[in-house]
Amino acid sequence: MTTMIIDAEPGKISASVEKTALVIIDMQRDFLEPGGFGETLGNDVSLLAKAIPPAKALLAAARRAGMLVVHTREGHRPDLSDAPPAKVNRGSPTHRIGAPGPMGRILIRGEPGQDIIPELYPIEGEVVIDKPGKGAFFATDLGLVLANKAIDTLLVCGVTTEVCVHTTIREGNDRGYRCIAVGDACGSYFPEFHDVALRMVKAQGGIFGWVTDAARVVSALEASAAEAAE
Ligand code: C5J
Repeated sequence: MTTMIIDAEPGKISASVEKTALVIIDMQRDFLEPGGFGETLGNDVSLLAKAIPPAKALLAAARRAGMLVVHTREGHRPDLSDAPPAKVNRGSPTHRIGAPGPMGRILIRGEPGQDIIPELYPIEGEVVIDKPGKGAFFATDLGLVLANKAIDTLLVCGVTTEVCVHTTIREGNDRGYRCIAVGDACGSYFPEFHDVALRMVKAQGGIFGWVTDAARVVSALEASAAEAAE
């Protein structure tokens, strides 16, 4: 086992690299690129772009370390049979889930907009989880994938911080995973929600988990690799 010690709040956390998974939440064109779901909801998608370089650095380090990498994509079946009417019937009818947009039907599996941005595109061997809800555990086989690899710690990043990232961390925490939010590799259309969401994770002695940043994870991984090579 290779141990890494990640500097984080509310305190350092020691984890086995083999038992840690990087979970990248919903870094999809529909949320990050103009013309997608996020923009049709009236959001400034450029606010999410600053999460891309830290997420890229994190992904590269996880790949070098041979860590399990999981990518999630929020989206629905083309017939919307897995999309609750309460979720679909919100906002203007032209901007709803399933409506046509410049990147295909909004948040529909298989459409270009529902796919992951090129900068973080999955490679062979990485797990892609299509999820119908905000949390990555809800109505998916993520728990099974993690159990089969004996994973006990999750490094979580992606978009948006206070919605799908936060819901996944809460779900993971309740399932017994040690969840570490990688703050600068998360993004929100609302900077104040981003900040408060991260504060909520680490408050009360880490009520939902830990918060760190990409550079601190990369340096923990480099240090563990150097020690293993000695
Ligand atoms: C949202 C997400 N915000 N991935 N989805 O609808 O956070």
